[in-house]
Amino acid sequence: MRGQKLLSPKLAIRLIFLLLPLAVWSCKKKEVANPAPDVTLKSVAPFPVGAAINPWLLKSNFNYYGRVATEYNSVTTENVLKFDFVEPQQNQFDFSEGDTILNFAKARHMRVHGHNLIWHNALALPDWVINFSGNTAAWEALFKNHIETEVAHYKGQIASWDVVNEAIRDDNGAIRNLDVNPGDGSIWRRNLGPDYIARAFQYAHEADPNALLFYNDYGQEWNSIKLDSMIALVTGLKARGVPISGIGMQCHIDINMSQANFKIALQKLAATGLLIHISELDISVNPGNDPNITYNYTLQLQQTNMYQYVVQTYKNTVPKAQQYGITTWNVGDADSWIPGFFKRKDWPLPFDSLYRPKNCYNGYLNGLKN
Ligand code: 9MR
Repeated sequence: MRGQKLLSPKLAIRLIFLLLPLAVWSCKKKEVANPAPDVTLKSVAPFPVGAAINPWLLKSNFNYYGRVATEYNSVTTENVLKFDFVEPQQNQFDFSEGDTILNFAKARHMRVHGHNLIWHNALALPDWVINFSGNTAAWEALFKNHIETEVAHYKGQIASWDVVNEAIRDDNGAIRNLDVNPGDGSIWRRNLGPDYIARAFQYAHEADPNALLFYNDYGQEWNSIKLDSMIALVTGLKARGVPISGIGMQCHIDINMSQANFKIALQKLAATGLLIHISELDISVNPGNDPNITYNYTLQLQQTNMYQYVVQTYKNTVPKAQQYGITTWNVGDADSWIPGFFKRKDWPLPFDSLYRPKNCYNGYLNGLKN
């Protein structure tokens, strides 16, 4: 009886009309609900997460394109901003493929990290530099012109640069100069003198005062001599007022990496007060080059645990204000540099060759969450 009084037929009809759209909407919502949780690396990461990418795959592989767009909020230019791509002939600059990456990233509000301005490695130097025979002033002019032109082209658009890459020797921590092994020395140090590193940062800073500038190198987690000399280099630069903002720890590691050494390296690097970028992460499962290896359960588990360890330790060891982010070197196993370079089977990345998440992707995710 009471109910009848409270809800007159008129009111009931009104209520039905009012509530009907809500009921339809909630049924529809259930129909289209995706049973898979809507989680991506960037959705859980407390710092930027990225990958080194290549413009031809962006243009030709839909799975690659989609994966990069979905998972990451930062990208590094793997090869197309290296010296040989950008200035293949003296003073003839080609930014076409760098621009492809930039435009892709811009449209998605992703951060772009430019890799790299100065590297000794002949794989990334054009012949005209390798064969250049000018005097010191001519060397300085080509060095300065290259850095300034490249940084100026992307002024205000590329957030950060690896200004100098891999300048330190593995064997004794000295700045590369003469060749130890053929090709191991630095054409830059030989022709420009020991202070070329400071000047590279200076020239880059003058071309874009707002860009963050990094020294990038490998081996921090296995070579304490190199680690200490890298720290001496960057702290020395900082003390002199050279505009350096951060250090790139490449982290081309494998499933057997010493976790204790990795943590010590991160602590020492963070103590410089500079930004710390894990800049080229990949985790090899076949460091011993076993030709008969299969990507079995044990290897996948070890790799998953190592991804989780690295990401979690970075997150919990590096002070928040210094966390520039984590970047993997490539996206999926099919585009990894490792199988080609070492001529071996390997599966070092969080995505498989069709760009589907692998088990170690969950390690990466768990590391971000814990
Ligand atoms: O992945 C890059 C590969 O495709 C290039 O052939 C090579 C030479 O330019 O460089 C590779 O990237 C390297 C990066 O520039 C610096 N750190 C080590 C990376 C793997 O060799």
